[in-house]
Amino acid sequence: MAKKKSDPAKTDKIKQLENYSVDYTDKPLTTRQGLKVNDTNNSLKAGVRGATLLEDFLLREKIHSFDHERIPERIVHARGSAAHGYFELIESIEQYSKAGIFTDTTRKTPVFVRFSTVAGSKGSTDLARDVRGFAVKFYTKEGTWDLVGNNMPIFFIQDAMKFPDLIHSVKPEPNNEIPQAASAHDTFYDFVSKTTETLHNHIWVMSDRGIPRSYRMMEGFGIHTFRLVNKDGEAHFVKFHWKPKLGVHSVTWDEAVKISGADSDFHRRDLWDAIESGNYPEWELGVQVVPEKDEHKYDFDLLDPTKLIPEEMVPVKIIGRMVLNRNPENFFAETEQVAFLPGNIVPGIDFTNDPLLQGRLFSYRDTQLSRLGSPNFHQIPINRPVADVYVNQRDGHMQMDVPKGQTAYFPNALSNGCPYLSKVAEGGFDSYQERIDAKKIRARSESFSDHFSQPALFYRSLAKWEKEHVISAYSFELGKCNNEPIKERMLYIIAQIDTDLAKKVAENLGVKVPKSVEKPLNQAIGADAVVEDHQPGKKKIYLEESPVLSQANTKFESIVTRQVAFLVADGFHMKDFETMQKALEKEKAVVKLVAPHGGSIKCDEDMNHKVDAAIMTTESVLFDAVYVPGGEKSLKRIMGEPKFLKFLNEAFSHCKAIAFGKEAEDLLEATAFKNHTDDEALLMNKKPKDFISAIAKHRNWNRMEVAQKIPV
Ligand code: HDD
Repeated sequence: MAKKKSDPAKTDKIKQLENYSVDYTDKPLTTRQGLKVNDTNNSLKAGVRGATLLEDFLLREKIHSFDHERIPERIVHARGSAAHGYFELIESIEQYSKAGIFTDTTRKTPVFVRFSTVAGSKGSTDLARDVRGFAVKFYTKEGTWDLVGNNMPIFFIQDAMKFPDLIHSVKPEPNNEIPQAASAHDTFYDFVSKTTETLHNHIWVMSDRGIPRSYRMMEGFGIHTFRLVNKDGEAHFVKFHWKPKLGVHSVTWDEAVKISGADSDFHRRDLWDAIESGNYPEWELGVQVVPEKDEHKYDFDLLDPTKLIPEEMVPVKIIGRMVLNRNPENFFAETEQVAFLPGNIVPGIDFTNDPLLQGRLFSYRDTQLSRLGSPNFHQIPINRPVADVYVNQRDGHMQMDVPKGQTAYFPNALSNGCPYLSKVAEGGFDSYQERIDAKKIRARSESFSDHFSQPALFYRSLAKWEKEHVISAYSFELGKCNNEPIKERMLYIIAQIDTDLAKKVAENLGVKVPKSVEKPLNQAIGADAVVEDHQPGKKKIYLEESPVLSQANTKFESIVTRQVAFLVADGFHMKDFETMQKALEKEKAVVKLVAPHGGSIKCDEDMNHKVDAAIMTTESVLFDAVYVPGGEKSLKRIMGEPKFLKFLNEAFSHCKAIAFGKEAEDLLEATAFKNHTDDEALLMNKKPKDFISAIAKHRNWNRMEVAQKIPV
């Protein structure tokens, strides 16, 4: 595929960043003072064999800088990848919000988006079973708005007070720092089994949503109920949704485990390559709007972040689209130093009293200080707003601006009252004036006590194959726990979601679902332990199913950027090859030649073809589909190499589309799936269009039962 760098059209943010970027092409090496350097290989010594002299300022500058290269990684979401792009409004929602980005359809608002895993360290694998962060920084004309969300519409806990407990339980255990980037261990399930509000987010993580195929194939959610405020000061509740153009797709757990070994940068590389090749990832922005008068209309509390509003109850209205069209120039300067703050909002958007959101408003600013080292972190190029900034805050480490004048306080007369205040009509921010008449109290609302209804709705809404994946995930995770009472407690609460689910997991674990556990379900056991006032009630059914929650109902239209391995050896059939390659590339799939060795190979028309990967350096889990062109000599060689057969068997076991060209009967006979040819995604000498439609379906899940029997 022709390599195309980032979109040449530059947003205001990119133009601003260019003022800070440094181009080293054709430039001499200098010190940090601009002194030209003529030797950076040898320290200054007394004689060629030493000793090194204290005078050596060049050595000191180089080593000193190196010694301080690292900053603390994020306490959560440490591993991430980001890209630049823009947001465009399709339809004004001025009836709900006065925010410029929600009223002006002519704007292209620059964005910087960082995707991440949560639990793992910076160097961990992309394919951990985990929530994915989906943080969007909108550089709007009225100031920066950060929508710091996840790829799941709900969160684990209801109150920020519990966040350190949640994270301490899922992170590696403190005595031995094991396991890395994995929730499958005792401390996490100790916490989850004593904190039933976690169950909804937890079952999402156990589903295929916890192991996405690509960052580009994930939904994003703002999670909290926010407020939109219009120019007349009227407010509506709102939930934000990102819907990916490519649909929502995942890998299987077996693939996730193997991808982690074969390419732990799988998601990072996928995002980078898609943008470099000009296939820019795209999402629609949708809103679910609820009038204030309907605040108490639902069976759940809108302020409870462990609940979603089913789309069948409040439809998602699509109002805009976001395109990511430019990779960062420098990972550290941009992706690592970007600082998201849920407290960054603009007029027209406001908070609600969701107690999780309220705690986040404090935490993020605080954490940037320890990560980035100074309250001036907003001056780092990636964090600079495109809106003008005039503040009375001064000084601090690394002040980059040079504020002019005599005053840095308000009110002042010496500077003519500047910087001056703006009236609301001129864009000055005023918080939504919500009436609150309440007692000061440390407690949880009873309306937050329903912990089972929505996990059950989610599970009911899944397709059969998705349910199977959830059963396997629970079995794997609990199977990794060593403490029997934790397993039993988990099984008891899973049974409150779905008895069949609990039974199947229990069978896999070789234990029984307990009929009861000690009461209360939540919080510490012990004579004078604090007990939550409200224990979870029995599940309610206010909606039988919500089809949008199932990935079976996502988009299956395109094969853009799908990676297709062509298994070839010398003598492959050029006509077969060319017809298929052209058809796939026309649909913007990525064809890669996998051969017995690197370098190049020859087709039956004696032409040389560049090999993309030697079979010993790659794995079928890195591809979406496999094609084997005809050609007797080539097929024979492939048949003789066990790794090629493993490649094919594995692709079959992961329910992927596989196509063979002419004369491949003997090769098929050598595979472990030779007896399963009545399969809609296993194509023998069929037209490219059949292969294309099989790839677009992502996987043939109807194959799952036989696929599980393939020994790989
Ligand atoms: Fe958080 C980072 C998402 C609750 C405290 N969070 C962070 C990031 C994402 C989220 C995507 C990475 C941002 C980036 O790419 O730099 N967090 C969420 C969502 C939550 C949530 C969707 C619930 C709805 N978080 C949450 C709570 C707290 C935090 C309740 C603390 C009380 N989160 C942090 C943090 C981080 C963070 C420690 C680590 C690095 C950072 O902020 O910049 O402050």
